[in-house]
Amino acid sequence: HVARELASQPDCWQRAADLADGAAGQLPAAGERIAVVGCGTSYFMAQAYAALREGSGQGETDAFAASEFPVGRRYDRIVALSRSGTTTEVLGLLAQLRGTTRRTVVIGDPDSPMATTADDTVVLGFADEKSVVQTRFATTALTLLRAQLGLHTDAVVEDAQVALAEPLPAGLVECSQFTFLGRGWSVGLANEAALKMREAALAWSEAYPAMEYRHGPISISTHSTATWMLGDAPTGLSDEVHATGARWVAGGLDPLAELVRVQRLALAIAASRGLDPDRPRHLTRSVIL
Ligand code: F1P
Repeated sequence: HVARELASQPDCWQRAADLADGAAGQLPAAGERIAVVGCGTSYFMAQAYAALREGSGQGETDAFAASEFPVGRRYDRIVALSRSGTTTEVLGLLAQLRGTTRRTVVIGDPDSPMATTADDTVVLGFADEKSVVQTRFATTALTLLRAQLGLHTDAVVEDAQVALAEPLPAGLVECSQFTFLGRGWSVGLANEAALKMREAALAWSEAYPAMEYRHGPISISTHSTATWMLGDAPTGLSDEVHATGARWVAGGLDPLAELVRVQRLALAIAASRGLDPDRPRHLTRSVIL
């Protein structure tokens, strides 16, 4: 499933972008103070969205893992992201905040419990997935939110097509450790890239804000490390990484399209290790306590 689902991302992103104007009434208005929550992949998309929204001057935006939401804090609106609409921490939080603040959920399944617990729902049924390992639902939800902020362009969809068509950088499958770096909104994408490598390929992967990598984590870098920058790199960082003997990977694509390349790498590594990415170890499609 996951190979087919990840290949459909350009189409799904286009559909989400087309939907953004129509969904504007359910999504935060400029000036609202909001929090975005989710678990796992959905949390990392929340991080990316929060940085995009705050950075575009459309309102204070915090991202939290749903389990770590500071319940005493007041927001105009809570936006929850969840493919399944059943994840315990998100559902529990939406229920707990009932009546205190406006709650919006972006979900894959309109019949899920979250749909009835939230005040507003945006259903991206066309991007829902069969797989355990999330790819297109998460990136499509982020594309919808990005488009609603006025930050999506056709070039992003074209970059995703390039990310699917171009060969992966040679030699990466042999690396023993993968570090993903981001800046601003791509920090969340770097976290998601590292999670894909763990979930689909059982690969040792880490993620950091790019400049933070210099403050300790670089000490584990070796000639068998691949360090992959999502988005523009801070000046000088690639030289520091090269000096450790590690592979430096940086593409000119939109960071969300770079994530598609990482998803492909995760599947390639899974194949090289004899793993079935549709049966990831110790994972279920939705984590319910
Ligand atoms: C969240 C999630 C996924 C993860 C795994 C377990 O699901 O943590 O990100 O890949 O499948 O569930 P959801 O709330 O978005 O449905």
